[in-house]
Amino acid sequence: MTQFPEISRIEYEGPDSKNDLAFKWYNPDEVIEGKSMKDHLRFSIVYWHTMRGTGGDPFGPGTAVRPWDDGSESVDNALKRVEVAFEIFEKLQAPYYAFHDRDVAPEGSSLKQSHANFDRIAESLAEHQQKTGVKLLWGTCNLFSNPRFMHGAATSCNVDVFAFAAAQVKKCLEVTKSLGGENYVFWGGREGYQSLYNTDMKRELDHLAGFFHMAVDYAKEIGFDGQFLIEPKPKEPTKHQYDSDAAACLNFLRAYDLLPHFKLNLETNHATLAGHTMMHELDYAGHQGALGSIDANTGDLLLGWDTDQFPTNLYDTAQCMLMILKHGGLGSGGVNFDAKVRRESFEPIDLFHAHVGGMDAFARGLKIAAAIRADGRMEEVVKTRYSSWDGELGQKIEAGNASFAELESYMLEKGEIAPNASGRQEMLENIFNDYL
Ligand code: XUL
Ligand code: CO
Repeated sequence: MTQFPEISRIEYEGPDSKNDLAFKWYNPDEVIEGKSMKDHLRFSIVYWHTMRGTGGDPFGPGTAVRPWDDGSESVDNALKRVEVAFEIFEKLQAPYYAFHDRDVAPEGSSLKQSHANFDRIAESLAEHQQKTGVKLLWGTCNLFSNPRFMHGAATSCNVDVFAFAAAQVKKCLEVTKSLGGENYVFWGGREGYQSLYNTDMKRELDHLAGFFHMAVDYAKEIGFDGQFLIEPKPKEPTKHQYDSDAAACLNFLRAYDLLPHFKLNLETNHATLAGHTMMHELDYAGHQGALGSIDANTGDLLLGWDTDQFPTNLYDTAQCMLMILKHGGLGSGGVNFDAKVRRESFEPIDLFHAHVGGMDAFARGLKIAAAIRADGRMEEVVKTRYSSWDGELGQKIEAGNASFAELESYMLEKGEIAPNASGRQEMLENIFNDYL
């Protein structure tokens, strides 16, 4: 049974199309830099916003009209949602989806009941994956909504909460594996603090590391070979989230011998909350070999909160794709729309408009980035800018074979530096605009 009889599969019609429900830029089989758009972008739809978002905000309840959803936390209702979800995924030609355990299956009155509910829904997810060919990009656990997680999960001051979270992740790893999930994400929902007056930060970080080591061990034990990803975010819900940005995550992973087991899932709105651009986060993770996947969305710089809007800004998507191409692609990751329609966009069809727009913005960003790379002028400027380092002295320093004493005698003899050259920022911004 179809929930959207009036919407047929979204197809590529090209930039001149006036059809609101067609792709103007996302042409899945079009080859760019030797790879199809579909394989570059690996689009994914999130269950939590698309199937569970209500449009509620701190000032009022949900507005979303979802005729298929009776609003109950029943297994039957959850099963109904699965059907509708896969119709949406298929019609949007999204090859992947992502979920939290509690988005797809209702939490029961006991952990045992919750596990059973999750198993029942997983069966249906497996059937629908089989039938439609849509695959699971990643699974994750909701370790932040239930009041038991008020002090965090793996960083809670209450050891029982740590154990409960471990049991939930264990189960979710099993389900993610059974559904062929290609990654598993840890977003530190409430892993952080509101006040250092009541917080033993060192102890909490030690616990978090221990938790991740157990997850690595359990994945090995059950043969889950998906990629583990940490999703940085600096604040919200806590004042300070431990996984605050790419650099903080990588330092934590390195300090606790976890680096070989994790990459990062970078989210645009989280980057900007951290006071970075997404480009910065992608480049930082990329040069550390830790670029795993992206949560594609955008914030609103005037609101300054995690508004999770659909990405439509071509500068942002082109910049993202420039960095993703530079660092060799997303591997087993994807472009995952961790984005929600606005409270005012309450009709089901808005879910389609939103994703079509996001997919087109990323497809166009990919094309722009590839054209900039093919042109080569921007890269050339960067190469020239550092060319002094290609000489004998620069090479010696870069190889780690120079000393302060040697550099002092070099400079004493030379007397003054070779003249600096312009950074050409405006020229580079103009070149970028040539391709927009
Ligand atoms: C929260 C967020 C999460 C993660 C998954 O800001 O981005 O939805 O992506 O837990
Ligand atoms: Co996210």
